[in-house]
Amino acid sequence: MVSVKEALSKDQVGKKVQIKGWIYRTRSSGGIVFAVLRDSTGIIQVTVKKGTVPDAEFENATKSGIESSVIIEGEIAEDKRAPGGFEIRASKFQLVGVSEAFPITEYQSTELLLDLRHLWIRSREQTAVSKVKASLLRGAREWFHDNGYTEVTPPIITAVAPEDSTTLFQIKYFDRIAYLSQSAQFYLESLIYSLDKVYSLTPSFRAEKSRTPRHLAEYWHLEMEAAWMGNEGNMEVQEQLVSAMLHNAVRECTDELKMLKRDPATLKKIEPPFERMKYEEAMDFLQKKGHSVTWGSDLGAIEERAITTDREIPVFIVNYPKELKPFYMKENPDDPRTYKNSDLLAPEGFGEIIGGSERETDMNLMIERLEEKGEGLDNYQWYLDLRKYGSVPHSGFGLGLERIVTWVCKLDHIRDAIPYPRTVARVYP
Ligand code: NSS
Repeated sequence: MVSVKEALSKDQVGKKVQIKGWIYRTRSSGGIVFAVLRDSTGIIQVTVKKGTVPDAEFENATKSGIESSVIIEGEIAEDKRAPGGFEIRASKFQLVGVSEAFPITEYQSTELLLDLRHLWIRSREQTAVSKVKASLLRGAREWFHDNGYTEVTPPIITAVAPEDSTTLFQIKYFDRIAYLSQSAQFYLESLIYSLDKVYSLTPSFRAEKSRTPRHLAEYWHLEMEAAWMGNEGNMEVQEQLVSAMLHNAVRECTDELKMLKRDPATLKKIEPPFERMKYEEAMDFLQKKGHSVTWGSDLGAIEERAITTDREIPVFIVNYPKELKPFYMKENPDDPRTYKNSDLLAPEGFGEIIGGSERETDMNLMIERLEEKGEGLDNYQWYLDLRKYGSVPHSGFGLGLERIVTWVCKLDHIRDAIPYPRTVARVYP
């Protein structure tokens, strides 16, 4: 058996092969069926001629509609008219699973495609996105491995809220209340005392009511935490990691990127260092562009787009005002109004893909900030303990996997960066 990709090659011409796949499109003319076959690697034309396969098989070929699964045997031949320039001249056509009239045809509404997501994920675009996503992840895992990080497995059911507590998903946990994790951060922090440098890939949950093209209720979160690391070291990890992810995708998925209309060269040239722009400088920049922002304004999608539209390389925005960020960040000694933190914005108008910071080590400061927010301390005692027993300077960050995929694959909406998007409006299929 060979894959479609393997079959589409000059040195296969004249060889007899077996291919397994699904009918991508089909038409017949006189005594010939032209079926285009799809597998995970691509599409190839198959011609089935009356008389060269048994009559019953020819009969099956004429009535096999789109998405029928088939096993073909035949000879590979060059044919300029065929997609990819080659075709298989079938000597055997085995219909494995007949497909009823496929409900997805051209130009369907977004809603219908979301209702039929379990079928739509077979599309070539979705297949390409899945491959790019896997390749980005492989690049990340390799980078972490090569740089001495240990992959760990934090819990998903938790009692803490590292980020905005208004976006927590509450669950009934036996006779108590618990939450679905927003971030593995606190657990990763606890693991650096034994492992120094750790990372994890987990689902994170945000009950975001807003319908935006960059928010999911469930997304995959790639997070790292390292002992003895300050905020500058943290940013160096981010720029190296992101570059390694992009370069791996370029190496492994050139065809897929091109199909998605992403020029691989634009990703290839992304290399450290990325510019660091202070929040304060970002405010100046935005004000000069006519945005009505002042010290303390958050950077939303519009502001991030303005900052990144004319850029080709990601940019860090550093030292946000404390009121905009969570309690666990380290105060910036150079400007105590701010934290030692950064958001990494992807270029081309995209915006945030990573949030990170150096962590506060002063337990009393953290208690003060939690109390200010009206948070009960009970669930945080274990986290505060980490500051009592051999505290060290440390930093970490979280990268939204679907965010980077949306940017890299030039998708209009983050829901296409995940097979089964979970949003306010949708939990089916
Ligand atoms: O809220 S974050 O900015 N930061 C944290 O959760 C830290 N506790 C991570 C850490 O330091 N370990 O989220 C991190 C990233 C953010 O930059 C986005 O890329 C992504 O997670 N993110 C999302 N992606 C998709 N959908 C939603 N709703 C979402 N929220 C954050």
